[in-house]
Amino acid sequence: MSAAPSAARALVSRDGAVAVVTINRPEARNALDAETFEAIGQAFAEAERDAQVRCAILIGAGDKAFAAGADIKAMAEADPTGADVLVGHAQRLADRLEASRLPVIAAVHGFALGGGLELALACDFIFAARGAKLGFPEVGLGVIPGMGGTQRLARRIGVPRARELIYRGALIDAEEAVRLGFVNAVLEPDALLPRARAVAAEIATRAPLAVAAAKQVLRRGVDAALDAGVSLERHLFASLFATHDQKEGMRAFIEKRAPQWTGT
Ligand code: CO8
Repeated sequence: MSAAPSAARALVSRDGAVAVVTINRPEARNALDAETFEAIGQAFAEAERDAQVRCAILIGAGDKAFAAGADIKAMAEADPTGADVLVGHAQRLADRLEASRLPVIAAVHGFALGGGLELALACDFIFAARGAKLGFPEVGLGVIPGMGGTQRLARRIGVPRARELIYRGALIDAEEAVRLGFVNAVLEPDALLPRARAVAAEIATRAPLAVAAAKQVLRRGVDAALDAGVSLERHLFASLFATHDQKEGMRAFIEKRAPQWTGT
């Protein structure tokens, strides 16, 4: 395992084909200020540049929080123009995770609130530790989620349930988040990272271009009309037949051997 700080506020390490990006501001419950947003983006860029990396996990440092939201102290006195700049940075990071070539698993423990939850929702899926608290407290601060959280939550769990969570500003536990449908599984705290690593490692054994195509169609297709989504699926399915890995995967099945992916 190699570990190298890409910036103080976020760390990236690699174990085989799996990169772990850590939000690293535990003394502030990993609250997200401009420097932290920037550092997380850089950490992902580093992971994406590494051709060996096929899947990523996003976690928070310390035992208290994944991330307790955007840094309230840093934005409290902002005017609308300043807030627009801040939220622009934040949204770009969420969009970047969603569009990453890497599938990203959010492994959430402790608090995942406001912008912290929005970051998790921009990942491909979320595992949560028992005891985690998730929610959007923004309306209790006089604002609303601003990193795409209203839209991503509503798309995952439906508008009425998203309305309830956002209007109430209430925190819910991991079990409730699974029931609502935006967390995939609840794990014992000690099992959270091992399970995320195991699933990431499993994804990393699959044909990279096929996983990337699946990510793309699930991201873009589900927001489109059904026929447009199905048509994108057809296009991506057919285009994979131009790849080495499609030939390799199918030949390996026929020849009863393990496939050797080249990512081409
Ligand atoms: N911002 C700034 N500092 C924070 C934040 C935060 N979001 N959360 C915690 N901290 C700091 C505390 O101020 C405290 O600092 P200090 O030691 O200097 O007093 C330290 O972290 C530890 O916090 P607590 O003592 O409060 O720790 P507890 O374990 O008692 O409580 C909680 C943990 C429940 C997470 C509590 O800290 C809390 O409620 N935090 C705020 C949660 C919140 O409201 N989040 C939403 C923020 S708004 C948002 O995310 C909008 C996103 C919009 C898009 C992005 C635009 C940039």
